[in-house]
Amino acid sequence: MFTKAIVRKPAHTFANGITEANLGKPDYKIALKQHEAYCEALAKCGLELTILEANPEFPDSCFVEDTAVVTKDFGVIARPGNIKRQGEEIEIKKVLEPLLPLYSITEPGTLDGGDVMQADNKFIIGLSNRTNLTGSRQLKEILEKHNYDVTVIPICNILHFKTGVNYLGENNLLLQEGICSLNELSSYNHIIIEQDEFYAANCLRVNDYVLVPKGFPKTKSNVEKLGYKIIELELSEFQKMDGGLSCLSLRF
Ligand code: CIR
Repeated sequence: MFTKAIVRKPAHTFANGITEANLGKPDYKIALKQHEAYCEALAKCGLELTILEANPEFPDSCFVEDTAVVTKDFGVIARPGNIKRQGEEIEIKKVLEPLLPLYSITEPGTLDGGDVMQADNKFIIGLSNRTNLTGSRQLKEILEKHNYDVTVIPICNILHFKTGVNYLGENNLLLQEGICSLNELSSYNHIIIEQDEFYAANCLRVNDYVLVPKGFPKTKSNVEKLGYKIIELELSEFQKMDGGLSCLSLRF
């Protein structure tokens, strides 16, 4: 069970962030509304929220997931793989410091939290354009010290590992059709997301609910069929900036 989450409001500079989505410019006011609804959903799932003020210096800083990896017992401050995002982690470190013992990924390691997926007692770290081998090895060592199993696998054609693969719990794994490194994921029950709903591979399990992006009926129905309670959220403006449900919070 998660009890807490950290989120950060989108900044007015949000549209200047990094994106390859080609879906047009996000509307800041709509993004703020969608973010509010996201926060309400996390509260409904039982989480106590720390809502950080927007930081216009970092247009991508609402995607807090990338700045750390957190568990109930400790946190690891990430070292963002895109230079435009390096520095976002500094304030997150200040926020987490009073709450958890912390480690840090250090140079030349880079790691984005979006590449790190927890599945019960196991972590899978994706090697991406953002997370390098050194960063992954540093994180693996820390997690193994805490008795987690860790697998590092290369990813292709997606921004972050969790852009394409997400663990719901109960051995259920959502994954985009055609994802590489399938062998390492063969022990899970696969729920395949077809190309027209790829964005919905990033659903987010929070306690008794699964948060699902709005507008992806096949994924919604497949998740419901597994017996999960669903909260649907409109995320269009975050999708335009390559961000999804998991990216918008750190949960622990
Ligand atoms: C970026 O490119 O870094 C942001 N525009 C989107 C980050 C999304 N985060 C995530 O998937 N964990």
